[in-house]
Order: sequence, then C-alpha cells, then structure tokens
Amino acid sequence: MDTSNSAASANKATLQTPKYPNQVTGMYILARALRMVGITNMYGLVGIPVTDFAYIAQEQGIRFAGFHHEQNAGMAAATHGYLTKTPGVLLTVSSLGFLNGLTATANATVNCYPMIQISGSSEREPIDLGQGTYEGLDQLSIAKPLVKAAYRVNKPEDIPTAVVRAYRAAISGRPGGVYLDITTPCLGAIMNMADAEKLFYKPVDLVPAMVPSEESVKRAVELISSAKKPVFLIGKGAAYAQVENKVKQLVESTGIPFYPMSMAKGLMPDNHPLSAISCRSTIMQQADVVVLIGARLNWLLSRGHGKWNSDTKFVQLDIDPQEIDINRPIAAPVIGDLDSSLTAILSQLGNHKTSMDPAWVTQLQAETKVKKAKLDERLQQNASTQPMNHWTALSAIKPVLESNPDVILVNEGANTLDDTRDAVNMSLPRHRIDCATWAIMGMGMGSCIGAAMATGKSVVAVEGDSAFGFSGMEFSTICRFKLPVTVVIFNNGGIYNGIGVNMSNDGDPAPTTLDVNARFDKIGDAFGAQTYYVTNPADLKNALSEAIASKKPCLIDVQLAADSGKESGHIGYLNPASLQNITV
Ligand code: ADP
Ligand code: TZD
Ligand code: MG
Repeated sequence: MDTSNSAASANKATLQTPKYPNQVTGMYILARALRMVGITNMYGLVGIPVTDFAYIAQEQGIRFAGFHHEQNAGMAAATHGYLTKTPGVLLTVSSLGFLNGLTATANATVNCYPMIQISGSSEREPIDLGQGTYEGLDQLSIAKPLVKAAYRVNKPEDIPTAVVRAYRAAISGRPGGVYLDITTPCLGAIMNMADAEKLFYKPVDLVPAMVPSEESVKRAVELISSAKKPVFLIGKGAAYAQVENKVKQLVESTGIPFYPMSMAKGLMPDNHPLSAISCRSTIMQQADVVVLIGARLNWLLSRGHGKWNSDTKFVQLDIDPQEIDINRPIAAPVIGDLDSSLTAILSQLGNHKTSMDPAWVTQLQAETKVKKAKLDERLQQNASTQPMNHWTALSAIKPVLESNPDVILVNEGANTLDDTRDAVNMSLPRHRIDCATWAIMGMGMGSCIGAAMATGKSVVAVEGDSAFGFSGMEFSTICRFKLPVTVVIFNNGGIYNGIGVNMSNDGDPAPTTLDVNARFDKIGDAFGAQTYYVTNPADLKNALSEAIASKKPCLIDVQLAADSGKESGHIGYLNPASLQNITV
C-alpha cells in the first residue's frame, strides 16, 4: 500500500539498496541477534515495516508462526515463555498491530510470563511533530506503563545490545513482558556485513541464580517447623520455575499438605495423598502457617482477608521483594529464585523437628474424601442428562484427559473454566494453562499454538462458546501449522448461558446471549480439520479420544443446554450489587 511518498523520502536509509551478502540491514542484524540469545520461535503478524524481517528470521532458523490477530500471537509468545523459561517473542506492525499485541504483553507482565514484543514503528520525526505519518504512533510511550521494560532502537549498531537487554529484562527477577520498538529507518539501515559481525556476542549468565539470605531461610524454617497446622500453597511461579522435584521433596519429607493454585495443578499430582486442593476454606480458616511458594496473596486468595484467619502466619518464597507485605504482614519472607530458596530450606529443614499435629493431615484427608465423593456424585448425577450441561460434558471429558496426562490442557470461559478446573485432575507440571491472574478471555487459541510449538506435545482446549469467539479465527493457524491441538467448545449459547432476557423486549439478543444453535464444527471444516458435533456424552468421549489419538487439528462442538451455567461462574460475588433482577 502506498499512501504517500513522504515516508520513503524521509527515510533515506531505505532508499539505498543493500548489496547482500557484503552488506546487511537492521533486519538481518535483528534476526541474528535473536538467534545469538537462543530465540527459536517467533509469533506475529507481518506488514510494513516487518515483513522482510520475518522472512529473514525464518531463513536464519527462527520458526515463525503467522497469525490473524496480534493479541493471539502475543498469547502464544507468552505461553511459550511460561513453558520454556525463556522469553517468547511477538512481532507486530506499527500502530494498531502494536496495540493489539500490547494487550497480550501487558497480560504477560501481570502473569509474570517472560516475553518480548518487537514492533516496527514509523520514523521518529513526523511522529514527534504530529505530522501524520503512515501508522504513526508514539508506541514507546504507550507501552511503558504496561510492561516491565521498554526500549527503542534507532541505529542498527544498537540492535544486539537492545536484544540482550530485552532478554535480560524479560527473564531476570520477576519475569514479564518487554517492549522493543524498532524504527523503520533502523530496520532498513545498511551496514557492511563485516562490521555487523563484530556486533554480535553471546551474553554470559543470562539467568543468574538469586540466592536468599541465610537469615531469611532460618526464620522461615523455624516458623515452618513450629507450625501445628501448616500448608504449602503452590502458585504458577513454582510451575514456571520448574521446581517440581524440590516441591515434591519438601512435601514428602515433611508430610505437610499442599494446596495448588489453578495453574500449579499437576506440579504435585492432584490425587496425591497430601493434596488439600478440596480444602480451601478449611486452610484459610484453620492453617496456622501458610508457605506461599511462587503464589501472590492477591484477589485469587482474597488478598489474605475474607475467610482467612487473622492469626495465620505466612512464609513467602518469591523473587520479588516488592511482593512482600502487600496485603498481609509476611512473618518470614524468603527472597530469591525458587530453586535456590527451596534448596536452602530443604537443607535446613533436615536439622529441625516438625511440630505438625498429625490430626491436621487426617482432618484434611477426611475432608478431601468427602469432597471427592461429592464431586463424583455430581458427575454421576449429570452423566446422562439431556440436553447436556457442563457436568454432563465433563463426565465424558474427565476420564479421557486423565488417561492422557501428558496432554496440555488450555481452559477458558466462566462456568467452562471453573467446572473443568474442579473436575479434571492434573498429574504433571505445566500442563494446565488458563485465563490466569486477570481472568481474561482470549488466551485460548494463542495459548494452544504456543504450547504445541514450545513443547511439541498434544494440546486440548476446553473453551466456553464466548471465550472461543475471542480467538476462534486462529483455529485456521492451528490447521496451517498442522498442530496436534483439539479444541472442545462448550456451546451453551452465551456468556455464562444462553437464557438472558433483553429487558426492552425489542427482539435483539440480551447482552449475554450468543447462539446456542451455532455450528462451530463448520469453522473447523473450513480449514480442513477433523470435526465433530456431539449431543451426548458417549459421542463426546469417543470424539475426544479419537481426536487426541489423531495428533491432528480437531474441533469438537459440544451442544449444551442454553440454561447450563450461572452468571460469572464461581465469582459472581465480584459483580456490583444488582439494580434490578435480570435473567442470566
Ligand atoms: P498464582 O496465580 O498461581 O497464585 P502468581 O502469578 O500470583 O501465581 O504468583 C507467581 C509469583 O511467582 C510471583 O509473585 C512471581 O514474582 C513469582 N516468581 C516467578 N518466578 C519465580 C522464580 N523463578 N523464583 C521465585 N519466584 C518467582
Ligand atoms: N472480556 C475479556 C477480555 N475478559 C473477560 N473476562 C470478559 C470479557 C468477561 N467474561 C468473563 O469474565 S467470562 C466470559 C466473559 C465474556 C465468557 C463466559 O462465557 P463462556 O463460558 O461461553 O466462555 P460459560 O461456560 O458459558 O460460562
Ligand atoms: Mg457459554
């Protein structure tokens, strides 16, 4: 598209033609610099000024996944970062492409996932003077408040340094999203290959260990060993840090029960005898010492208030000192990377006797048994309901997923999220990826793609029909890349359900209403996937087993009843007080 010649004339560097291979441009330097720090994958959407760069990156051995929308590519990069402990990379064009991607980079920052968003940006002068250039936007200023770090590169000579800085910022300390703004002139600027070669270097110690102080470890160990009713509360920071072996050692050597947050499910198996996953309220009300391992005391834990006992003491293992004391006083903070902190705690704990009351474990185990029986009963009671509800569908899905433990489960929606999380036991670490800290919709297809590409494993997404809509077009990307991803859509015809009533009665759908008769399987057909439309649990079970076994893109449209599901799933209490009775 050529809307003006002013951009090209202002950018003298792009007017010259580089004589490859003696000369190279910023794009080549960027691709090489990314390879030098070990980047193997990039997710994005091309156009002016980054199309050539994506081609060169592919040539240089970076796998490039082209998407339909930048937010989804960003979700893929974030998931890649979370699963591999290396930054995922997102590539966007200027202005709206940048903004579309930035939503995912901001979400990654909130969730402590390492990623780098690289965006082309227009040349500075007309932006700074507000002269109306092609896709002109002061991107760096916009990104800054939403990301962990943001840098702009104006000269090709600076690219390798910028890439290393972005990498270190994304991954050191608390991981997060980093924005790297690369101007069009910089991407097109020409250098002699020989000079460019001198710029590259392999950075040393990219992820240094951060060892906790001895004093903090001593304080924590004394508190843990003096506790009568202790619990280890495990968050996705521990999953990210890949410390499952140390957590297992800690739990099994002390006999202390554990409680996993949603994405920490599977770090220790949900059906482990010391799992207290069903005892959330009891832990809040009765535990005397809670050890937070890579989990924040944020809204997902009532910020330490609500049901929590005001006498409960907290030990908190985290890499970020600013996380301490934010909602409740933390009696024993241990600041360090989890691997170092757990190593130190394990070596000290051996010298201490624990004081745990054995009745605490028996109590939690008895409660777990009762809760499990209730869950089984719920699944049983709904197992043959027609038309299906969420629990009918889950009674079919649960045994299939649990007998395929190495499949990564991606999960979003409201009831679809809450019920799937509660119903499906996980037994391996980093096998559950969901809408996480912000509880956002739209992470689904991107996360499937990121998970499949980062690990090579099979993925199953269990999606609400609304949730799927946010990223559904990327099912085409799943198909183009022939990924072993099965997308299961719970269609209850709406956000929360499909029975909303429009209070003006003008014939328009209600705000929560979508289409309970929609045939999502036909979307899959459009892209050549194996598809299924199922209306009963037996067909769903067969379809899911067959889909997983195929290791090909599959889409299963699960027909639910329109009245299945309630407003906001488990978190309806977060809605402001109702003004009038609405039907939803
Ligand atoms: P959850 O949602 O599962 O409760 P959060 O995202 O709230 O988990 O918390 C994750 C925590 O883990 C963050 O406070 C983050 O600083 C911390 N964290 C991330 N990586 C590490 C690491 N390598 N070592 C120590 N703490 C980490
Ligand atoms: N937009 C974004 C980006 N994130 C959100 N969380 C929402 C809107 C609000 N929202 C929820 O919190 S859950 C949800 C929305 C739109 C969808 C729930 O419907 P669903 O699942 O079809 O995905 P169920 O099974 O019908 O509850
Ligand atoms: Mg729905």
